[in-house]
Amino acid sequence: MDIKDIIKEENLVYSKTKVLTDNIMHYCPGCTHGVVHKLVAEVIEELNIQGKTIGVSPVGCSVLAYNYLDIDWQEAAHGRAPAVATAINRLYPDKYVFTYQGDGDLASIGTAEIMHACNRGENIVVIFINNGIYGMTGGQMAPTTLEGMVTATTPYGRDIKLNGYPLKITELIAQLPGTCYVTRQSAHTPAAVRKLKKAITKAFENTGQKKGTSFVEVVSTCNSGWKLSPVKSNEWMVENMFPAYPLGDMKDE
Ligand SMILES: Cc1ncc(C[n+]2csc(CCOP(=O)(O)OP(=O)(O)O)c2C)c(N)n1
Ligand code: SF4
Repeated sequence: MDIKDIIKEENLVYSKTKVLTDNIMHYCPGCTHGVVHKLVAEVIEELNIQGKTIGVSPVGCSVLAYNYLDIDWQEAAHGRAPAVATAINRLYPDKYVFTYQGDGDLASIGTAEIMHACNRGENIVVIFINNGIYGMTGGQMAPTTLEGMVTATTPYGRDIKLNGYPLKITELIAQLPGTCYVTRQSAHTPAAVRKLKKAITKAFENTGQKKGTSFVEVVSTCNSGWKLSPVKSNEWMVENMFPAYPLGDMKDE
């Protein structure tokens, strides 16, 4: 038996969504960004909204997200993705507009933009990748860096007295009346990936129903920034990130 006997239409259990381009991703092996891109692409295909979806990409490692999903995109400056998404959504209210942002982008330089966009209840989806570090720029401390966590700028670990507390931005956002759906998920196991996909699907469906802002945090790894192997990163995340950033829905209205 050779490979042609195995790869037959009737034997296929999975095929890559066409929304994902064939470009090779620049992400480090083991990085969560690739998994989340794949899920967003699958959801867009399954909801049949490829021609109606506009992504807004951030600064950070996912700055090149527009190379990987075959939809319309607009790049936004540091932290400004929710403001740019606001403009796009108001110009094209029937499109599905989403931002894709890391924690350095969303929870630090873009804190004001995300708060006000969510408070206005802009009809957009926000995908928030929380890996507790600035991956792209060499792994400095982010607002979400845990107490005691070693980063390039906190070589002795994050010191609360010096650096303040980790910012639980998703808990803050859940309190804003403009948000209809706020959830925290992960992508470290097949079961978690399935739950995350459901959450992303619901977020895009909410946009179709013009319900307001849907916010999906994904607690993630940055194995390069954390200086751990992909497997160890997942273990470290479960042990350390999940207690500080517990998974589950915070709001579903
Ligand atoms: C203190 C500081 N402000 C602004 C920047 C500009 N900047 C470059 S990359 C980036 C975001 C990178 O991190 P993140 O959003 O956490 O995404 P990741 O690369 O981890 O996916 C920002 C804000 C910076 N490097 N340092
Ligand atoms: S530096 Fe971190 S966030 Fe960036 S691609 Fe590598 S693992 Fe992912």
